[in-house]
Amino acid sequence: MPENRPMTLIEYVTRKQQAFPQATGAFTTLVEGLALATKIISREVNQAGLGHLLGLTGRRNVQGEAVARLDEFSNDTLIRTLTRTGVVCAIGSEELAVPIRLPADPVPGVYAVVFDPLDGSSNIDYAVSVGSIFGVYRRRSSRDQIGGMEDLLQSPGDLVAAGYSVYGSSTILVLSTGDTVDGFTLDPSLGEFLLSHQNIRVKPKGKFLSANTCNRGAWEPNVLRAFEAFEQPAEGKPMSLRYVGSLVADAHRTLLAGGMFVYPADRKQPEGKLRLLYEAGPLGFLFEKAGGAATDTRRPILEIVPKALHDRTPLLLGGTEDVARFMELCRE
Ligand code: FDP
Repeated sequence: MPENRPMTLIEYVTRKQQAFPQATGAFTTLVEGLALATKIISREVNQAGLGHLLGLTGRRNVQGEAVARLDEFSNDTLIRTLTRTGVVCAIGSEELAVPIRLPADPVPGVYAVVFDPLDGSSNIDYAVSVGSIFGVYRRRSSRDQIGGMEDLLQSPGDLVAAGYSVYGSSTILVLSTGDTVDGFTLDPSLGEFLLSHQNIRVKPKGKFLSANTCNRGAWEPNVLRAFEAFEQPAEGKPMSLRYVGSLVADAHRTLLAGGMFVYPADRKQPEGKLRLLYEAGPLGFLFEKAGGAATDTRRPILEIVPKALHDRTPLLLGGTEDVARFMELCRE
């Protein structure tokens, strides 16, 4: 019987790279590393309750947040796996105060990678979906030097690829290299990511709203007004609320099912809560490439230039019509 299975992630990336005669194979190697790290993290997340990996380490990260055991495991796994690929010059992680700078010897890495190793930390211990988010930049520093800040502090508009994985009822990895956005589901029996969601497109207008509405009392009045106009429109049906509290899971559902994810600035966090480099940037890139929109409620996420590695931002992700209308209501 002829084999009839979907393409694997690596077959898919290899085929895409063949369109670029100058491609060296470095990007495919990088994706292999990211996929391997994702599989290792997925396995541990699924068995965390058995392997003493639940709970906190007792340490706090650079942002003063309690570090969960699985945060630390995921961070170490991504760093080790990406370092071994030999194609990375610098790594920035939400869990690290300073970046990892990789030497140019024996071969200089050509990519800088930023990631949130395990997004949704407060949900880890309760078998709720969590995930990893990553962004890939082309190296900017000279190739005879050690990689560093210059390679990592780039605007999300300069990403060459971005993606995330969700460890949920299945493990799915979503990736874009700037043309299409595609999803690959892990087949645990093969240990392979197989193409399951080809060319994901965000609906211009959706019916779901995703936000921590308990914070609404601290939102700016114009944002609250815009949000309420969506919740209870003067005409048509009200929207439906979905909020997991793991950004990666909320963003994934919004990407596939439509609607808007809203995490605005508030009185406690005037700069916003979510991290530009590790969270908003890569997700913003994916939404834009899938025909949707990503803003900080004032300007596109892809136009923001980070000043520091751990910069935060308000975030609005969704379909183009919904996001444009929300921003218009904010300005009124
Ligand atoms: P968490 O606090 O669990 O780490 O960026 C972190 C994040 O989760 C996002 O994944 C999530 O969308 C958001 O924070 C949840 O924040 P709230 O608890 O304020 O809703």
